[in-house]
Amino acid sequence: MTGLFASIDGTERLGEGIVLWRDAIDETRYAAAIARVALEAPFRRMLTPGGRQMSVAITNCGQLGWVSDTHGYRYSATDPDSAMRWPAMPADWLDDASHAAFRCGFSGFVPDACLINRYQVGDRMGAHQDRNESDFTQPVVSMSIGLPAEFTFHGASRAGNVGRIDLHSGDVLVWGGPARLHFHSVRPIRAGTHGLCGAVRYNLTFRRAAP
Ligand code: MD3
Ligand code: FE
Repeated sequence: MTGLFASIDGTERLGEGIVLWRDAIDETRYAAAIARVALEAPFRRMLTPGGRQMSVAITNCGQLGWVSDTHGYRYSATDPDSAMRWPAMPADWLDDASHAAFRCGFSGFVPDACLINRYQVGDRMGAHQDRNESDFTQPVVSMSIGLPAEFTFHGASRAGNVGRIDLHSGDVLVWGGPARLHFHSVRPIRAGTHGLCGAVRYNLTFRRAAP
């Protein structure tokens, strides 16, 4: 699974277009900055297009934020709860995300959106694709902070099951290329306590939403 290059630079290739970089970010700095974003744009549970409330609570920072309601999934320049622009993406987050993408094989990544998911114990995310962005040649960069999570990669179809992986606080996962539109899901978060975040897991996904 990992070649010589992988063992030298600390990244692992999990599949075509899927690269894991373990323990890549400073979780303490991220946890503090997430709290600052949430003061401006609090976490909230959005409605799915089907009218159900998602278990995961979300907020965003950056030029665009991912939103969901009974009209569908889309990106919005404003927070629907406040009608204000989303908080700015911290400059070091943008640098880290762009650097992680580069290190994992995707050069020139400049995210304009950062979706922040907050999971409590038992929260899960069903199999889905990330396809509300306009340019699928751009990868997505995911960062995990707090309690661990178990991921399933389904591949090109929702019913597939091509791999599983545990993500821990500080891990960065980058996917693009042939994996960009692959289905993925998060299993229910197991009970536990993380030194920094308590009984919570945060996941940041950096995306290029606008062309
Ligand atoms: C795609 N969030 O917000 S991406 C999302 O942990 C979302 O909250 C996940 O999916 C979370 O849309 C992090 C995880 C992921 C992992 C592996 C993949 C996405 C993948 C492999 C192929 C394609
Ligand atoms: Fe996703």
